[in-house]
Amino acid sequence: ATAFAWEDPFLLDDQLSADERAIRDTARAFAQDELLPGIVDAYAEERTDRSLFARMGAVGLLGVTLPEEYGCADASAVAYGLVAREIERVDSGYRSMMSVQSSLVMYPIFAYGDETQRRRFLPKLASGEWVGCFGLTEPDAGSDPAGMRTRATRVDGGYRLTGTKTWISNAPFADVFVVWAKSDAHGGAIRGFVLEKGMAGLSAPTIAGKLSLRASITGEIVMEDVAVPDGALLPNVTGLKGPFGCLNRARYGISWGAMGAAEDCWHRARTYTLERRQFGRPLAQTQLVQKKLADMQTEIALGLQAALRVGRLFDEGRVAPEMISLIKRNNCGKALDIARSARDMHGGNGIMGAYHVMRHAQNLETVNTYEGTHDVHALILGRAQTGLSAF
Ligand code: TGC
Ligand code: FAD
Repeated sequence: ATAFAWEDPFLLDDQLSADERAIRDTARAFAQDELLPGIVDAYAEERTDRSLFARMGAVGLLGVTLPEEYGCADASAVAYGLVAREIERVDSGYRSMMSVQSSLVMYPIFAYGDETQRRRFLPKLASGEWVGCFGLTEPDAGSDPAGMRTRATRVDGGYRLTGTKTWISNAPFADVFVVWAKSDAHGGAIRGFVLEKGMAGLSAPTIAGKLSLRASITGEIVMEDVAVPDGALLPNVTGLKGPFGCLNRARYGISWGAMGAAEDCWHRARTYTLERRQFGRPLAQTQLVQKKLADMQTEIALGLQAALRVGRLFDEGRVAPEMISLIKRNNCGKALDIARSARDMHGGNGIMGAYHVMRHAQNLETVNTYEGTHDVHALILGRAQTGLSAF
């Protein structure tokens, strides 16, 4: 009989290619050696280190699925998921920085841009020299992005953009802004534009004081009659399917990432309860604690296996958005439950930064909300099985 590997119950490792394992190992070493040592202080001080982009770029962790000719790794969707899992094992905010750059900025420039845009932006985004952000959400349009107010008006030689985006990861120090707007010149259809730092009328104030995702900077994008040339329009997509094509990729990566955070919480809860003794025995020798550990192990094993399956379908070109909603919703919800339970199992120590679990729980509140809330993904799945839209 095969021996049971408690930390990898379904032998996920066996299901990866050699290339995927190599990228996973690079991401794990980077996350543990370069991200973990500073995270407790960075989180406490609400500080985002911009140089992390260049450091991620240097080891090839940005835009991993895109072609080599733009400085990327041409790796599988599964490899991208494994990178997200390793980075989020340290902090969801760091994974956010990577996801936005890879799936929400580099991907749309690659998929919807022309060759001039690809050559101008992708290599510098891949190396992390430039930082990108993605502006879809607005103060009055969150779950319902079709309600956006940002407008692009046709002017001589280009467009003029007016509007405000909010809750935008990376925005305050971004060089490149992928922004979605209703374009008068295209019958009011939603179009994507690539804006650059320094354009007149463009600013990106920080949203300070978050109690979640504190190591990832968030801001607004304020556009006051920003004049952009024709070459700023992403020519190859029209309508909400533009931003959603990017979100499909980011949401898929988050389903792996959330499991990374959950694994960290599970492993820490196991170690802590093995070492901590009360009533003359390790806490891990109590039935309630063992049940909690078994529940964590079960949900993580199922969640990772599901993410792997969807990743394989992605690579085969057979993924449906509803599959992504299912794993984004379930893996984020389960990760949040696991982090809260791990916090509880650490007793008083669980509220301390040095024990990491409460930070994961706080972060996962955001992860459960952004990229489509837990309930919005339920409505997507509900619509797909009833044919009735309940939005
Ligand atoms: P609906 O009628 O469903 O669709 C409108 C058009 O869009 C197409 N579409 C998709 N295409 C590709 N992939 C998908 N997943 C798609 N979903 C929809 C659809 O085919 C249609 O195309 P067409 O050509 O027929 O017009 O649109 P709706 O207005 O009813 O949408 C409702 C709903 C709830 C599904 C949608 O609006 C939604 O998902 N809301 C959640 C918003 C959201 O996820 N925002 C994320 C902002 S970015 C972010 O959070 C980044 S955080 C990242 C980080 O820091 O890590
Ligand atoms: P709302 O849409 O107002 O939702 C509030 C509540 O109502 C939720 O519980 C929701 O599930 C529920 N609800 C909404 N509609 C319905 C309905 N029809 N039926 C039942 N319940 C409903 N956006 C970007 O564009 N780019 C980014 O980089 C980005 N980064 C982010 C970083 C952080 C830290 C955070 C917190 C958010 C970020 N977002 C970003 C925005 C994020 O995608 C939105 O917060 C999210 O889509 C939810 O929108 P909302 O906050 O306006 O909430």
